[in-house]
Amino acid sequence: MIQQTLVLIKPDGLKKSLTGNVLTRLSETKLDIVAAKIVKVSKELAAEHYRELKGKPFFDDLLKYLMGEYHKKKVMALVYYGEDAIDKVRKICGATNPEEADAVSIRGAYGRITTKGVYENVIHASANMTEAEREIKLWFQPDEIIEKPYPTKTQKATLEKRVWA
Ligand code: IDP
Ligand code: MG
Repeated sequence: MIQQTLVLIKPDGLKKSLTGNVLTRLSETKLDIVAAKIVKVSKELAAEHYRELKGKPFFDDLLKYLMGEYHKKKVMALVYYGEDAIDKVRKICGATNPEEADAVSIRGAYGRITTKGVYENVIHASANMTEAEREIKLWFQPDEIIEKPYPTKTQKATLEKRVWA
């Protein structure tokens, strides 16, 4: 089945200069990258992204981690597109806990558990189609994605926007 999935290279990945390595590993999937950008993550965006984990003891630290407070780095967000994209990407990522992840997976190779107990596991990837749709719509506007994965509509906007001078 043709799918799309959200990938985030988290701030520890950028801090450790792993962007190239991670993209190279993901290229094994032969999937297409249909969107990519660097994001300065707000608390609202982090909390919405991880809303299912609200109430967990590590939730506040997890938000700080995604916002780049620990690494002083941003997040690279991408959308991968193609046959079975969700499972193919998750497989290369490895298990959530980097110590339990297969050593050749991205998380197994590059992740760690901090003394605060946060799993710094370098990469996020959508877990299923429902999550992928919610997350892609959260991180990207339709015009930022080459292959429009979901229906769009046009809306009259009167907001001011920044343009090149
Ligand atoms: P996933 O990223 O493999 O989908 P989730 O359960 O959705 O795993 O958790 C989101 C993120 O929260 C993980 O990637 C990891 O950074 C962090 N996390 C999840 N469970 C724990 C935990 O038990 N301790 C510390 N951090 C965790
Ligand atoms: Mg998850």
